[in-house]
Amino acid sequence: MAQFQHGVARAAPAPDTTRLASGTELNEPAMDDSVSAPTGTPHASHWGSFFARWEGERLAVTPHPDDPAPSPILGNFTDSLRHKARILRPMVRRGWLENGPGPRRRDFSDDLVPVGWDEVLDRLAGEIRRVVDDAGPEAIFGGSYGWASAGRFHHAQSQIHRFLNVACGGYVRSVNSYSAGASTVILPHILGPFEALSRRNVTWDQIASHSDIVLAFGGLPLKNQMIAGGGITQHIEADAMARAAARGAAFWSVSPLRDDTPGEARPNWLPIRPGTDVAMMLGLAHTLLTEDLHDRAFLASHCTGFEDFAAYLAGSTDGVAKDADWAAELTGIAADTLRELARKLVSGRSLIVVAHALQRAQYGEQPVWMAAVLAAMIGQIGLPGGGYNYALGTMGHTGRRVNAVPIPTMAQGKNGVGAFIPVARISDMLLNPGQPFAYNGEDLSYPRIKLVYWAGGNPFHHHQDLNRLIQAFSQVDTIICHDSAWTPMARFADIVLPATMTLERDDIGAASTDPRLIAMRQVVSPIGEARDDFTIFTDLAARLGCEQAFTEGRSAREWLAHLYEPTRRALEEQGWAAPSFEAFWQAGEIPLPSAPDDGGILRAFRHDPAGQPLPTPSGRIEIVSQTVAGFGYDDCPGHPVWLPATEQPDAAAPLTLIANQPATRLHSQLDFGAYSQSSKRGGREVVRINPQDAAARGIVDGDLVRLFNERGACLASASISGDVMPGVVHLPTGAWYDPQPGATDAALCVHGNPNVLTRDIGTSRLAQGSCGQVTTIQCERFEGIAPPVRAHEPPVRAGEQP
Ligand code: PGD
Repeated sequence: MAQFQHGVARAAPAPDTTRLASGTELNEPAMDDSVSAPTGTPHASHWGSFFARWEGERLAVTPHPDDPAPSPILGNFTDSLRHKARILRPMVRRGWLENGPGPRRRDFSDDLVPVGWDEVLDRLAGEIRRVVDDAGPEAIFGGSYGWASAGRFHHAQSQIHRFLNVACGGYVRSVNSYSAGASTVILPHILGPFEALSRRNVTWDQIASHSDIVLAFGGLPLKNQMIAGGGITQHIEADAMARAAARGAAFWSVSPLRDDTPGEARPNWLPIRPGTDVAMMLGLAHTLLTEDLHDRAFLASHCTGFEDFAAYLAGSTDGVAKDADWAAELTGIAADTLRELARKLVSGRSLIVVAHALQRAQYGEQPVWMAAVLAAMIGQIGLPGGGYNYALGTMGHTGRRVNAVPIPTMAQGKNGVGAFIPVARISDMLLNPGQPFAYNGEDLSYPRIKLVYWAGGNPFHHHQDLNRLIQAFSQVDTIICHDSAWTPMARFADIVLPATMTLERDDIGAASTDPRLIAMRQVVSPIGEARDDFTIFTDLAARLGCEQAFTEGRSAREWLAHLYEPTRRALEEQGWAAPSFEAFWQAGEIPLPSAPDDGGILRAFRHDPAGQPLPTPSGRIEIVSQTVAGFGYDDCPGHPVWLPATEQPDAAAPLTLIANQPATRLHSQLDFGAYSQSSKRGGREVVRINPQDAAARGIVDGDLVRLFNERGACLASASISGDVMPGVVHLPTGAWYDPQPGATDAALCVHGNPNVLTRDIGTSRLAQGSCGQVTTIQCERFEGIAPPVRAHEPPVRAGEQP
């Protein structure tokens, strides 16, 4: 068996698919004689299924034999289980222990004191009771955003939400995501639900067979497609792109970064100034309009408002024609290239896709909407391999067939608190209690929060403007965090509870787009005193008098069997093999049937617009939305418009930083793992910079550089690369925030976390999504002695860990 990167062994792939008359398909496991049987315990992660074997202090990891292109991120498991970054026992901030709860400036180097489980749970239960008695459950922020781990039962968000609902009567929740904050809100106004548009739409098989042109705004990066929340057994995207390209399909990758679309697609790279994609789309649309290439019949039969939008495009409403020359000035892409591309788009089957990245920026609603309008003008929405698929290629959930049976899901109970925030507005909420804010046509106000409870997320990774976040967290009485490792959020919390990693417990791995249900069997016993989130919440519920309501009398193992049952029953009802829970558990996995590759709501609507209308107010594609226009937001008016971001490069911050998803880990998870570490230099993150910009600053490859703006600063190691367009630097997210010791305000992050630099504003009053993707900065060589990176050191004095 061949070994590849970081100790991850590889077994031979051999997918086998059985087609059935109904159009549903069953993907049978491929463990035949030609495949060396994987050794080890079956398990799953957001980045792939695998078999694990404990070998001394290391884990031997073999990818699932059906996976044609396993993710190297599996290499982060090999040395993480017993890493010094693991939290071994409950710890409490000394200041909180001695002075009690209350607003305070917290520091990452504050003393933490080990406290036994019984005492910490007693104190925590007392604090929860105090807050609920004094201020009600609306003083608890349980939004607790985060990806946590695969596993449907020990799913940290489900567990914490269920606990807060049962024990406290509810909590202030967060809505939408850092991934898709703007698109989740705009899409239902103009086309339909986010899930339907992104997940059950154009598949990779359709692209391989039908598409002639794929115009990808933000590219189609494989690093993002490696990931699917809940699990993924087969990484199929590179192969599909290669098959399409071999058939002659042309991929156009519009991005400031060359490598945002993989070589398999043989992409044409169109480097674009960050944040100007809407101008490019308008320029393309203008050419279609003026050369009479737009599909008048489709616009008349399936859309509303084209005439008003066309007047804006032509410049009748504002005196600015959005033609190719206008777009060229803004985007940096030649006008002739734009005109040629527009003509190509109507010469064959063309598909437009927009990455999440574009909408993770100020006015992020606009590229999502404008891409739909461009596709409507081309007139191919709903055709196989054509039209518009928002977010195709941004994750391993897209471009696939969805399952025909439900996957196990943990019920979260009923939240008695109505107050919520759009997820990325957390600092605004904590800094402005009681103040009004606008969201999707509603006038709301921020609740007054006293207690913040987090499990399965890392706000010091995912939130923007971390110095502002530190100020915001200073306002609350108590911060609680469950995590398996000493992330910056764990270091910053008042009460830190050690959670198990998935490898230390039994669970079920599943995603609605993956044709396998995986028995995630325990590989090794928990480290130190770590406990499952379920066990922690059960013990807390007991102290709060609601254990029975929380557990419903089931043990963890009984919950797994309980959650499995709806899937088994649906399999049985549809006539598939439906093994008992014990049989599934022994087998290690079962195949799940997939729904037909039917193009979803867009295909149905195309064929029968009157009988199968879209779930929009008009039942059509809303090029003009009267609903959105009625909100009166000048930052998101009634049809897509060009709105330049209010922060532009200037003398103080002349470069644009792209802070996107990392290639060597999922978000900030297992940043200390071997594969993540292998991408760092001297333990620090690597920032890519164009040769011109490097030369202008006297920076050479391998130099330590300081990235800074008015919000903060971080260090990183410079890599000089022509794959980054001039004027742009690229520093992915995920390095654990590591403030220079001793600094008080706006500390330098010595590790390379770009969220010290990013801007904490909402995309617009419509969606209030995160704007973490692009920000303006300056970059210079770092002179002097760089402080060491201590991000993965436990924050306790030697000898205090058990
Ligand atoms: P993760 O690193 O996945 O980041 O933000 P998110 O907070 O989800 O954090 C998950 C945490 O859960 C880890 O600390 C892990 O150790 C912990 N964990 C894992 N399993 C368990 C468990 O069983 N129990 C408990 N208690 N803890 C567990 C991701 C977010 O970042 C997202 S989704 C996006 S799309 C955004 N992307 C960007 C971006 O592109 N650019 C910027 N600038 N910022 C972003 N932030 C966002």
